[in-house]
Amino acid sequence: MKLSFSLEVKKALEEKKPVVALESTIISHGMPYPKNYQTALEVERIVRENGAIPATIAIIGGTIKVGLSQEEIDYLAKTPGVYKVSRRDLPFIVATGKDGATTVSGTMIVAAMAGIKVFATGGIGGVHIEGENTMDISADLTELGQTDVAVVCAGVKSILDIGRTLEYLETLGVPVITYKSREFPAFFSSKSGFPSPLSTDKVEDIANTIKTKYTLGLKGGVVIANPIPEEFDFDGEIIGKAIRDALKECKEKNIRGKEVTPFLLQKIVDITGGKSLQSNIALVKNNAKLAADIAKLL
Ligand code: PSU
Ligand code: MN
Repeated sequence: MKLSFSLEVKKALEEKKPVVALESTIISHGMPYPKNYQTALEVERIVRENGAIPATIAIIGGTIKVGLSQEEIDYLAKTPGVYKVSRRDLPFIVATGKDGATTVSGTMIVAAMAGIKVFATGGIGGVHIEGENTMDISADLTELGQTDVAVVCAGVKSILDIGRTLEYLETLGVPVITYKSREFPAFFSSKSGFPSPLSTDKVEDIANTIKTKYTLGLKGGVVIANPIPEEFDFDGEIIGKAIRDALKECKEKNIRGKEVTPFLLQKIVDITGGKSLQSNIALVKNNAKLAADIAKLL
């Protein structure tokens, strides 16, 4: 099974230049068109401006792509029915020649195959609220337990059970390092109420932890939590209410499985009138910059 590299990414990997992987579920299922398309291009631009090469990952017509053209990003951004692909879905989508947008889990797998060590996204999946009954725990967590890629995110949205998500990551042996804060961030808000398991103000500490983890032969990923920039930090009350309403509707409509996260993300955008989308875009860009800085040190 071959990966299909863009010329830019192929060259960067051959020359051992820093490369940052980017996911595509955020494009196909995380934001509305055309903001998703514009954001994906902006994020790529930020990675380049900070001295690394972006590699957006997706499956198009069954081909696993590492590095997409502008046309391919536009296609994923506006085509309905692109599959959301985590570890479970990957072989089927490739085998049947379908289009797939990779989640954090799917993107980590492909990044590791391609030899890319750092990946930037918005938020990772986690243990859902009432997950102790539904067993809805994102495949992102088990992926982090086994695949050697460092994921830069803005923490975990409070659509999820943040405490249980941190517990699960501990069980799986995944280092969780928050950059420039002692508190683990909650995506729209820099505060979650949970202390971060690990914290540092130095990018060097993050890069050295990643290197040391693999030198020691410890399998799996690293979560780097990068709090949302202060000027976009969302009012906890407004976002809290939006999330509670979204969760209520999700339950009433009996939405389940892989549909839950995209449903909640869309609802929050609807309820906050697009204001949350602005914050979402800002934090993804912020993560792209930190990821590029880490990639340069590896
Ligand atoms: N959380 C967000 N934005 C996202 C996602 C999660 O704030 O776009 C996406 C990511 O692709 C993540 C996936 O990997 O949702 C997790 O989905 P699930 O909860 O079904 O595992
Ligand atoms: Mn799930």
